[in-house]
Order: sequence, then C-alpha cells, then structure tokens
Amino acid sequence: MAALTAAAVAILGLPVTQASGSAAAATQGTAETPSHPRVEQVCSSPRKGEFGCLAMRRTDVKGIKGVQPFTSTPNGWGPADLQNAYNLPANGGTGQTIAIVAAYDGQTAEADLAVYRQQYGLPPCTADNGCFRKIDQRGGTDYPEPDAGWAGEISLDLDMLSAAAPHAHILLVEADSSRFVDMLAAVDQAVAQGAKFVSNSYGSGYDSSPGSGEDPVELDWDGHYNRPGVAMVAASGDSGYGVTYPAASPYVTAVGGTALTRDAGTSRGWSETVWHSSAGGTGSGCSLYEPKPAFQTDTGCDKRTVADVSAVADPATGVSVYQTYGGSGWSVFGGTSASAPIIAGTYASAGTPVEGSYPNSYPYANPSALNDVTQGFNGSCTPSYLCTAGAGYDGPTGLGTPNGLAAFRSGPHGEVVGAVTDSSGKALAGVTVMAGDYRATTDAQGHYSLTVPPGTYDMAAYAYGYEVRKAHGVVVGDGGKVTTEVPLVA
Ligand SMILES: [Ca+2]
Repeated sequence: MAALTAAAVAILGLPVTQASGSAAAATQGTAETPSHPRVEQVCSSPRKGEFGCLAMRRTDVKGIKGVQPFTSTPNGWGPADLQNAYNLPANGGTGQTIAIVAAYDGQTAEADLAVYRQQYGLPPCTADNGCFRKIDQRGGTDYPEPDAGWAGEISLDLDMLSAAAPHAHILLVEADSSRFVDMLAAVDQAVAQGAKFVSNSYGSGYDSSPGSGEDPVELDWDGHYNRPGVAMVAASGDSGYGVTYPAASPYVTAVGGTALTRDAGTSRGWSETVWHSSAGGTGSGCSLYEPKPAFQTDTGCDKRTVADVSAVADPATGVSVYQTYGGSGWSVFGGTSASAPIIAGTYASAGTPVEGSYPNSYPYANPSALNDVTQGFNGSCTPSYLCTAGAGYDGPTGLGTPNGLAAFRSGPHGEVVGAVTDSSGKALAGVTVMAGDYRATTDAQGHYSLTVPPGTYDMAAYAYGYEVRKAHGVVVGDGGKVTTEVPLVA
C-alpha cells in the first residue's frame, strides 16, 4: 500500500505552477498553472534583536483539510518527488534524531505531522511511539505561546525532515520567542539533548547592502553553532542577494534555494535554477565579519561565503505542507526554510557525523556527488559568482543540490579504541590520548575512541603523575577499528 501511494505521488505530486506548456505539466493533469503565483511571508518580518522565519506560503492554492483520497493528492512536491529529485533513500534516517529550532509553540504540530505522514505513506512519528518529542528551550514542557506564523514554519520543517529522512526521530525545540537570546538557548538545548542534526530555518533581517544582516557581536554567537560532530544547518535567507545570520556562521551548512521542475529532457528527470522571483530569492554573498572556513576556496570573498549547498525553495515550485493552526490544511510552501530541513534530513540519512568533524566541510570534499546548478541569479554583485549560478561553486546554490548521500558523509575513516589503565589494571579516567593531531579523553571506564582518516599514526597518552606512553606506527585503514590498550606507569 505504501509503495502504491508513493508511486502515485511521484506521478501526481506536481506543483501547481509547474512551467506551463512543458510536456511534463501537460501530461500530469494537476491544477491550473497561474502565471504569477501569489505568495506571502509566513512570519512577520523580524524586528531588531530578533530572527525571522524563512518560510513562504502560496495564497493562490486553496486550503483543504485531512488526508486526501488518491484522486486529489495535495499540490506541491511530496516526499516521493523530493526523494526522486535528490536521489535520497525512501527509508533514510533510521536511528537518528534531528532537532528543529523554532520560536513559539506549534500547538497542532504533532497532529498535523500525522496527517502529512499518513497522506504520503510514511511511518507514523508520534510522541506515543517515541519518534516525536517537543520541548521548551529549557528542555521541559513549559511551552511558549503559540504563534500562527511560526506554526507554519514548524509544520514546514517537520514535513521536510519527514520527506528527506522518513525514519528519523524528530525533536522540536521551541524557543520562548524569536529574540536572539531565546533562539540561541534553544540551539544549546538541541545539542544538549544529543541531537547530531540541528535544522535552523531562520535568520536576521537583511538586504543586499554588505553587513545589513550582520553584527560584529555575531562572532560571540558562533559558539552556539560551533558543534563538532553535529550537522548544524541554516537557511540562507529569502530576501535575495545578501547575507543573513546564522547562515553567515562558518560553523553551519548554509543552505540556498532553487526552483525545482521536472524535466524529461535530462537524465536526472529534473532541472534546477537559482530561486529568484517577485516573491523573493535565496540569500548569498560574502560575510562582513566571519572568517573563511578552511574548506572554502572561492577567491572572490576573503571571509565566509554563503551558501554551501542548496535545495528547492521557490514557492512557485514549492513543497506540500500540512498546517492547521495558523493555516488552512494542505498548502504549498517555499523559502529557504524548505531547503534547510531537506538538507538536515539528508545529513541524517547519510549517517552519524564523525566525532570532532565539521559536517559542513563534507560536501567540499566530494562536490561531484551534488547536482551542480548553473543557471539563474539572485541579484547583482561583484564578483558575479556571489549572486549568479555557474559551473562549480557559486553563492546562491553553493556546490549544488543533493544527488544521493555521498556528499553528506565524511571521507574515509577508521577508529582507534582502547582503554587506559594503571599498573594494577585500574581504569584511568580523564587521560588525554592522541593519534597524530587527533585527541580524545578517556571516560569513567578508562575507554577512549578516536575517529581518524586512514593513515599511520604515532600515538601518545598523557596523564598527570604518569610517564608519557607512546606507540609508533599505528596503522588505521578505511572502515577499520584498531584496538590499542594503554598501560601507564606512575
Ligand atoms: Ca554551480
């Protein structure tokens, strides 16, 4: 039954604005294509000191409630469409938990998610079955006030994570408000809860003037997003060319937006261009303050360049979302709030990030595993690649959109594990163990675990009151696990 549903969606789940006159649109018999889709911002524009959500909703698509029969599949791309476009597995995310950071309470979030997942034949994700959890920014259940706008953001996030990683668990962290201080506390809480994937579909207000969305104090906020071993994902903005925060942080995967259409003339079956329309456009550009991460090698910006990767965000080729509080049921959404959770889900389907690594560096190590977007622009700028797509890296779409999971995994690696004991065999906690430049600390049982690229390492263990212990030429292969026990002598 699920397979049948998925197949049906693949055929029928066509956004209502699929380019008119294309062969694909003509044969797929969905709703009429308006030449100028009407779009609204889902949240109010952020005031000073606040983040705004980056969701947009079509107002020319009539809302309808409840699970729809086969013959009236909701408009907008559904899970099977997105999995097909981005070559994602239909069963991704098993064993992973993805956190969403949003403001205010999504009162009907769980119930709305249930409708979305039932509609598309995805496994149920409920509080009862342990898949879905909603917490406040302190980790408790003292939820904030509801907000009609952010409720739409939350539904968009939940639905896109479900599409990109159908088997992942979801942790919704609700900040008391969209003020910076509350949102940063919610980010901290998401990480404290153990999430290895955090989706941040919000940003500061900005325009195309350099620094408009930034503040030098953001360098202090970066610590909240600087989480080695966690895929921290942020939307690049909906106001066209220009830089928003936290996408500007060098510690996040900044996700740009595209227009995604079926294209029978390509081997992929889809084509993508930069999202830029009268409704808005994806953000991109050169940060005024943030240092350039080592893995970024574009030459027209000495500081951090936005974006890193991208996915669909154009409301005109938007995604299907179900929202009842503040919404009228099925709707078509866009904004980089759609693309960011698609990428967060893609990371989750790709597997647990390597401990100590920065997952935003992974795509740069394997750019050929992405769909390079080469057409479109989101403004005017110098040098032009910061706002204009072309072959290879460009600002609006970064390295490209997912083509399978390979670009969202770390490169080859192996493990070195073992235990540190004293001469009587007693476990030693808090001992620093190094393999080359990689470092770990032993736990209460004296165990350590290091994940390193394949190679030959000199190892050393340091503990106060003991002699330094060294081992030379420890060979670690790709996928290998080397056990090295370390007895220390006082
Ligand atoms: Ca490109």
